[in-house]
Amino acid sequence: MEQFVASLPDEKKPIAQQLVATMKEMMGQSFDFKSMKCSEWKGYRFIPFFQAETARRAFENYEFEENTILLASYPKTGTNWTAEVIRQILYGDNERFSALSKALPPPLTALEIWRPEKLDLLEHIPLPRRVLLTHLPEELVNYEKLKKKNGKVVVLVRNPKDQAVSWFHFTKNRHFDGLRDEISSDWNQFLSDYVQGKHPMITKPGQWYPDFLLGWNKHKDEDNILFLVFEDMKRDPQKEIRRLANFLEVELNNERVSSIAQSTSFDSMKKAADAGAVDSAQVHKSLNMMRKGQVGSWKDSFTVAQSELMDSIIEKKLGDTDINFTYVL
Ligand code: PPS
Repeated sequence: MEQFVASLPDEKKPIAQQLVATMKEMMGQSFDFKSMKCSEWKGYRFIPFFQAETARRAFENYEFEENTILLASYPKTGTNWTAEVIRQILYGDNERFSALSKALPPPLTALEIWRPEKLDLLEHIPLPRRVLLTHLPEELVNYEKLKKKNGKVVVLVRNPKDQAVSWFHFTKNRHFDGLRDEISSDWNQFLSDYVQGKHPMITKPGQWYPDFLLGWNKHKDEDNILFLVFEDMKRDPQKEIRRLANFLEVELNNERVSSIAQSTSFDSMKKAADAGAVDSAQVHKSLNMMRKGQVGSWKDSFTVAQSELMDSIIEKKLGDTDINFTYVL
């Protein structure tokens, strides 16, 4: 992360240093999430650490740079995996850009994380193409502005049963202790609340992951949107890497496709995170981001009744769309 700070103009260094310091606190034990409160914008509740004011500033004031790539994902659907694939597609063949892109503090590029002032840093990152991340619903992203700058959006899809189990294990983390009334650490309670839309995950009351997909699905036939499916990436990573590179208009030879597939496999990424190989890997390790990386492990947690309940809720929400999910490979 120091390499990122060093790459910025002097007047931007102090705010970047504060961002890096927050990241380091998070990796240790000293960061006090309990003191952080939910915020709200346009009826959407933002879970602490995501900040409504930052999202609002991003919508109203941030000017996307030409050819920006936005990775739009609901939590636990493969964000960090896909971000790493995109990073390697864009910068894997350039040592300097590769090193710098690895050194970016993870929340820097998310439209809704940390303080709004961090948005002023984005244009100064000395990389040729901006890759931004967001868990925001479509309504809270200034998509028209992005399109005018030839921006592209990659939307992630993962089956909601594996997503729910992943979200459950993630929220058992101490960082969520202040939210136990809303996000239970008991699986049965957790799941019941989740599918009723009671978790404040940048959602309105009653909403959860299918609602996020519904929002972005409005644009599904547009040329600048790609829906990428977690299970397809597991089944045939090389095919999906080619599809993604093609969408991003980057040419990759077979050797690079195969090397990206190998180095972004779950085992390789977990090994890198465990070894703390790059700064962001340490963050992933401290938050246990690399848990199982499988398709179908929801079967170890869901009862038959819970699975059927989720199916029926999803049918009600998405039955009129062509969105469907792969629950086993
Ligand atoms: S977050 O916190 O919202 O940013 O989490 P996110 O990165 O979206 O999703 C975390 C899940 O993705 C799995 N993961 C992977 N799966 C396969 N291959 C690779 N390389 C990979 N990297 C991360 C991660 O293990 C989480 O899923 P679960 O089911 O919990 O293991």
